[in-house]
Order: sequence, then C-alpha cells, then structure tokens
Amino acid sequence: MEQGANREMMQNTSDAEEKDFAGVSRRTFIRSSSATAIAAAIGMHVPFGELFPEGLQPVGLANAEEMMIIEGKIPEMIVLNTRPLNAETPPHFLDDDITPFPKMFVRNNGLPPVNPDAATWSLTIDGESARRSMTFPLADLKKMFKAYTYHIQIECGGNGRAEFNPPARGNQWRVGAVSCAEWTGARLRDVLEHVGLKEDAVYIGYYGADIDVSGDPDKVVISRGVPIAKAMEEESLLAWAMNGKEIPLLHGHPLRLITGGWPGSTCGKWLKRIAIRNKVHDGPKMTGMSYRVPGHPVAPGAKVPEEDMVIIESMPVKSLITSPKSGTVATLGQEVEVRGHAWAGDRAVKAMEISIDFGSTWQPCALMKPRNRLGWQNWSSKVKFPQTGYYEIWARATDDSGVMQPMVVPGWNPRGYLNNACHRVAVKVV
Ligand SMILES: Nc1nc2c(c(=O)[nH]1)N[C@H]1C(S)=C(S)[C@@H](COP(=O)(O)O)O[C@H]1N2
Ligand SMILES: [Mo]
Repeated sequence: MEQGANREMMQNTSDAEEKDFAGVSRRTFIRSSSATAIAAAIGMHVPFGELFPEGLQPVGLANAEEMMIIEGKIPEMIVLNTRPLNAETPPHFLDDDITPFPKMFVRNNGLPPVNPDAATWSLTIDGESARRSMTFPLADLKKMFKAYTYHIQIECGGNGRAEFNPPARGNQWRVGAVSCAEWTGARLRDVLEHVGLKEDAVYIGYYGADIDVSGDPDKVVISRGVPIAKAMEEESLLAWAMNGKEIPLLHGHPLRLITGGWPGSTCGKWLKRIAIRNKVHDGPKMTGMSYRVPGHPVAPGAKVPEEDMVIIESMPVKSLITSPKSGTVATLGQEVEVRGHAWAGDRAVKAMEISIDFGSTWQPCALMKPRNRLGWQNWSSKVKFPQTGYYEIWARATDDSGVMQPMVVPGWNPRGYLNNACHRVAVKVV
C-alpha cells in the first residue's frame, strides 16, 4: 500500500461513519446543497455561497482537516482530526518559553462540554480509599486552598507516532503535540489530604465532563490517573488558570488536573471528579493496550499480548528545535542561531548538543535551568556551516541519569507511544 494512503487510513476516525467536517457529513451535504449548507460544511463564511452550483461538492471537503481553522489558534496548526478535534503545532511556532493558547496543541478524545460554567462548577472527591466523599464548588477550592503556579511541560504519549513503521493506529502526531504553559491552582495534595486518604490508597482516577462523539451521555470518554505518589507531588495541581487567565475551553475550562512529565492523557480536562482508588485505576483508556508499552523490546509489527504491556509513567528525554525553521536558507559565513526546548519527564535535562554532520560530531549548547521542576528547559547555540549545500541540524538531549535521545526511532510498540528520536531540521546554505 502506498505510504500516504496508509497513513490516512490509520487516522483516528473514532466516529465510525465517513469523516465529517464541522459536524456535517458528506452524505448530508449532498442531500441539502444550499448556501447555508456550504457554510455549515466548510465551517466558515463562504462569500458567493449562494452562487455555488447545486449538487456540487466543495473541493475543500476532501481535505477538511487541512482547511480547518480553530478559533483562537494560529492558522498554521496542523489539524489531524476534526471530531474529536486533534491538532498539533509546527515546531517553529513553539519557540515561546511559555506556550500561549494560540500555539498550544489540542488532543480531545471526545467533545468538550457545551458552555461549562465556572460559577456553578464543582469537583467531587470520592472513591473506596477516600475517608469521606466531598464536593467542592470551584469558588470554594479557590478560597480554601493556597494557589500555586508552575511552568509545566505536557506532551501527548503518542507524540512522534507518525514515524513508526509499521504504522500504529491513532493520531499521526509528528513532533508538535507538546506544550509548556503556566498553570495555576490548588495543590492536589492539599485537597486530597483535606478529604483524607485511607491507608490502602494507591491511585487516583479522574473523570471529566466531555461527551463521547456518539453523543451517548453515559459513555465515559477517558478516565485515567496516576499513582498516589505522583498525585502528592508539589507540582500536581487542580488548575483553574492557564497563563494567568481562565483556562480556555479546549484545554479544560474551568478546571483541569495537571500531572506534569507523564503522558498528557493523565492531565484530565473539564475535571468533575477524582476517585481515590485502592487499586490501579481502571477507567477507559487506563486498561488494555491504551497508554501502555511492552515491558520488553519487541520486533516491529509484533503482536504483543495485553499482559505484557506496562503503563507509561514518566515520559522519556526529548528536545525540539524551534529555530531555525526547517527549510531555512542561510548564506555561507552567516552565523545561525539554533535554539529550542528540552525536557525529560520527571527528570531534568543535563546536557544538550547539536550536530550538523548527521550525528558524526556534536557541539554542546547553552542549557538553561527550568523555571521549576517539570518545566521544559531552553537551550541555544550558534553554528557556522563550512561550505554551501544541504545540511541537517540534529538536536540531542541527555537527562540527569545519563540517558540520551536516540538518533533513530526507538522501540517500536503496538500503539506508537514514546518516540523520542532526535528532532532534525533542514538548512540550505548558499
Ligand atoms: N477529559 C479529558 N481530559 C483529557 C483528554 C480528553 O480527551 N478528555 N485528553 C488527554 C490527552 S490524551 C492529552 S495529550 C491532553 C492534551 O491536553 P491539551 O489538549 O490541553 O493540549 O489532555 C488529556 N486530558
Ligand atoms: Mo495524549
């Protein structure tokens, strides 16, 4: 099968019907071609829409994802799916130290709740290992507990999936499903301790208010969690603000769980409930093959039995080149600044290097400390190219345990998680 077509088939179209655009299926469209149907299908104003011939398909429907503009986001976002919405950021737009809303990737497993109201929102803490069950109006959470702000890096467990071969099912993320915003909220620990944990508490599980794409109100879209030790870390937050403002709807308004350095899927959005569990949480996407990798290396394409799969905890060491943009043209003799971010899950990054000779030699970069634990670290360097021609800049981070990013795609796994291969950008020197 041709590679591109193959990839397209692998796209996560969790709605079993044919792909739709802004909620209007192609079939519906053909049935009701009119100026308003065109506008609804395209998802934006169509000047001259009333002149559009009846029965004709707008060509934009064929590549709906490419044409999709997400309200409030930069138009350059790469939309992988519209329903549920999944979009990543091209790496050169991730240059900011603090990722602003317009450049933050979106990973939705379902549909965000409609107009969630911060004024009436509440969070329930319960579960078999909670000493009591309590419901906190959001306003009480803000009043009762001290607020903390941390710069927290969040990366989707499937970031980099597009590089795996044979391809893995799911969103074909390239490199841009990562962000580092400032999150403000109560410490999860303070709230859990206020409620009280029984001796046998081992895990927490979150529940959000998002809605399954089928519209079934009883179907839980995703409910994951972390062990108690991770939940009790200083940086684990019940966040009500992002970058100093209310959390945008796409990112979990009005309340979100933040557990940095672990797969982004542990950071529950539109948070309604946290269960304190006496066993490993068993909500949807916590069990089976979801967010798990084989406990031992397997051959690419291997069938791995479920009992051999282990839950992903801390994410691996990784880095991103945010400047120059791949495809940049430099002139011979020009000094080019190379910069980006590096992170290592629960760990810190200890060293950052770049190569312009396909990994033969490496030069060290200046590496900044994180603003706080679990924040990404900025790095920079300057390069001069020895002659004209085609170059690639490769970037490689090493964590504080000495583990380095691989230059090629690491351990194939059935669901395509944890690709932390070196990021590469192309530079033409003339
Ligand atoms: N309630 C809920 N929380 C969720 C999700 C979701 O679909 N529903 N997606 C998770 C996944 S897989 C990731 S990677 C992050 C993405 O966060 P973002 O969309 O704010 O960038 O949110 C996580 N939290
Ligand atoms: Mo994710």
